[in-house]
Amino acid sequence: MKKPLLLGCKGCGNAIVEAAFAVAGLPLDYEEVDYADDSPTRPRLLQFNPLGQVPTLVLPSGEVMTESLAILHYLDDQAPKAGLIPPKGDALRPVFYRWAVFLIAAVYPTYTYGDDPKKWVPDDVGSKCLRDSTDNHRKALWGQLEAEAKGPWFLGERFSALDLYIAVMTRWRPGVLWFAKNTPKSVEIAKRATALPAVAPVMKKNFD
Ligand SMILES: N[C@@H](CCC(=O)N[C@@H](CS)C(=O)NCC(=O)O)C(=O)O
Repeated sequence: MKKPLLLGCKGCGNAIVEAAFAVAGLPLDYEEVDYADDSPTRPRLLQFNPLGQVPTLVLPSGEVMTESLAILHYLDDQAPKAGLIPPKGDALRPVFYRWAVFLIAAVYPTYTYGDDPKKWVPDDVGSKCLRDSTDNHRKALWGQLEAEAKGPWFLGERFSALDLYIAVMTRWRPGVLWFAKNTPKSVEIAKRATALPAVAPVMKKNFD
């Protein structure tokens, strides 16, 4: 049977989706692309996602899915027993929604606007300012997440896809040393998620 195809780049947000597929035990094909403006694989990515972002998922039907959280919902529908999202009626479902959307709507955009700030503010002073302000804002956002992290998983005793976001995103700026010092609970969650037998190979592929 034809598998979904994930377009991604090593160490990027597609790692969250790869980990979720692995936890769900669902097969996946993967194609490496580089979203940079001058990359030879960018046209291939734009063919499926005009926003030029990864993760981009092409379903066997040809339907394209973008946005990591949308993809996780799709996966949860396919494999509800994997426990990626607390089920309907579970008291932790609203908590999951709040922090999942916080991760993609508040934390993720700090990279969207800060990774390549010249895209948004071409002059040197302005782009440095944007990089610094998004980097600082992200630290404050992680402080909020850290305060809410219950342990041993983000939601407490229950694993969820939030732990996969935390495992991947704590590999990004401001870097492992900052996270170790400022967000110890999140780092423990990330380690626990990374050690899951399904997740470990995905993390190794993306971050070693
Ligand atoms: N909201 C999107 C964000 C995806 C995203 O920003 N991905 C980054 C890589 S980790 C990217 O493609 N950046 C290139 C760009 O934004 O142009 C999601 O949750 O999937």
